[in-house]
Amino acid sequence: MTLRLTTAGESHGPALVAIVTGLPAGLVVDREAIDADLRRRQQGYGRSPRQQIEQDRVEVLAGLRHGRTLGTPLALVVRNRDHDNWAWGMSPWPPEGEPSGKGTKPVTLPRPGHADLAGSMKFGLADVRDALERASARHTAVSVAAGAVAKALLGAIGIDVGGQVATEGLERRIDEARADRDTVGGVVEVRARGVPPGFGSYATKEERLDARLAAALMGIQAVKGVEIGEGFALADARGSEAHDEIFRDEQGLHRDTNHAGGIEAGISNGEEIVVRAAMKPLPTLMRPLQSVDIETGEPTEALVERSDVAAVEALAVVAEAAVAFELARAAGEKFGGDAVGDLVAAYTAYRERIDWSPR
Ligand code: EPS
Repeated sequence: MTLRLTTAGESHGPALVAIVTGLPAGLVVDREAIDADLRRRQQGYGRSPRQQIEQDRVEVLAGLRHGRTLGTPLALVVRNRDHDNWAWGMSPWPPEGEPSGKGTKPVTLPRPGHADLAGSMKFGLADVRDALERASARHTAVSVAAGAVAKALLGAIGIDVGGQVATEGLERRIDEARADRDTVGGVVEVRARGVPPGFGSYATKEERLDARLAAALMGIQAVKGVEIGEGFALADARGSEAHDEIFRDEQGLHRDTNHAGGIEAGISNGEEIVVRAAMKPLPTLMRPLQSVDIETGEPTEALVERSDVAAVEALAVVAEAAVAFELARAAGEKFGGDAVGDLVAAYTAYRERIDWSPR
């Protein structure tokens, strides 16, 4: 079965939820490994005071017994501790009692760059909060939990995925932006080692691994650009400089360069997979941009509320999870298996057939 992820959850609602289907049975899932990724996502320079309220921990409601997957839907939950401050404003049911806490007044001042205006128009919302709550990057927490499970699956066949910030001087840029009551974005890079040749396919555009990784990364809030390998720079290179020549030694076939980022014609080629994602500056500015009140039609300044100056370090963790999940899906398609042992056996037999070893 194909690995799939569905998430639900609003930023200040009771909890974030993920359902992962298509996992093989018998995969060892380590709670501490998931929580460690949740902590990594919360850290990083420039985050908002919200991160002092939240202490993200995973809860598992289904699909796991004694730390092993059952081959059934896996249900993951991350609670929003901040919901206590929004219990009236974000009550799933019509709230009882007098309005109290946060989120009690409708938001009508859309922020340029956030979901506020387009979301309100699309869904016919009078209160911008109904759009911004789900559009918020808060729910990436539960995607990171799902990504940690995907990394466990990839680990069973020797694949390791890691994300890092690729922007120079980020802390200085954040300090300068904070002083100016502004925000910044940045670039992150994800590398996957040990991916064998043959994930994805040129057969259809839906199967292309590069298209799928691009979609996975563009699916993350605030990502405006994705690059595979040397990406845009390849447009300026000659063919003789751009392509990775093929050699053979006692260990088998290899390349000395990796301009392609480990993917040729939509298929992994056995080299390290290298992808980058560009994040725009966050749209909640303490020195707000020009906007229009959607209730009165009057020109005004956009909504100002607690926010991050930057979340690039968090994006590195979220992008790592997204890439891991897509690679785990590709691994499941390539090797199948209802039990994780079947998947590992198919991987081992395939490696023998193509005479390939990770370097
Ligand atoms: C976000 C706004 C901020 C961020 C949030 C994403 O939330 P709040 O309005 O509660 O301060 O902190 O990110 C998270 C809460 C998180 O855990 O990553 C937004 O508008 O996208």
